[in-house]
Amino acid sequence: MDRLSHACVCVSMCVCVLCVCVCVRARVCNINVHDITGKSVHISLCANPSHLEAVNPIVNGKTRAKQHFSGDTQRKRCLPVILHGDAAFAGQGVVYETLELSDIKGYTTGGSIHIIANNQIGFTTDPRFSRSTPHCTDVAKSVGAPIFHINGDDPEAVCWAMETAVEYRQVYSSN
Ligand SMILES: Cc1ncc(C[n+]2csc(CCOP(=O)(O)OP(=O)(O)O)c2C)c(N)n1
Repeated sequence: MDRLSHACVCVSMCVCVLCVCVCVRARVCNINVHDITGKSVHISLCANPSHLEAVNPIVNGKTRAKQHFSGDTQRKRCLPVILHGDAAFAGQGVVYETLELSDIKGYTTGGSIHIIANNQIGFTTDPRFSRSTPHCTDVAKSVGAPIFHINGDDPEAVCWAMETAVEYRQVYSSN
C-alpha cells in the first residue's frame, strides 16, 4: 500500500512559475508574494469549505482566470496545486469530474499538481470499507497522470517527487 503520510508543498525550484493557486485542507484563504530562490512567486490560497473536495474546480477555475488575465497563453506561469485526503480523493465524484475537464480546451489549466496525504483512514473508515481499488490514487489513472508513492518520512523523496511532477507538468502540459 502507498504510505504518503505527510503532505508537503514545494514550489518548483526547477522552473520559473510565477503564480501558484493552492488549496490546503484547512479553511484558510490568503494571498502572498514569496521570494523563492530569488524569484517572486505569488501564492494564492483558496478558502476550502468543509464539503470535501468541493474546492477542486475552484482552484482550477481561479488558475484559468489568472492565466487568462495575465496573458499566460502557454499556461506555464500559473500552476494549480491541490491537497487531498486519501479517502476523499478516492470517494468524491467531483475529483473525477475535475480530472475529466483537465484536458478540454475550454477548461484546461495546462495541468495541475495533486498531493494526497495518505493516512490510511477516512475519518473512522478503513480503505477496505471505502473503495474498490488498491490505491487511493487510482482514479488519476483515468487521465494517465503519473503517480508517485512517496513515504513522507523521507523528505528528499518528497522533494524529488514534487520537482519531477512540476517538470512533467511544464513539459507535457498535463496533470
Ligand atoms: C462531501 C462530504 N462528505 C462527507 C464529509 C464528512 N467527512 C469529513 S472528514 C471525512 C473523512 C476524510 O478522510 P480523508 O480524506 O482520508 O482525510 P483525513 O481527514 O483522514 O486526512 C468525512 C467523510 C464531508 N466533510 N464532506
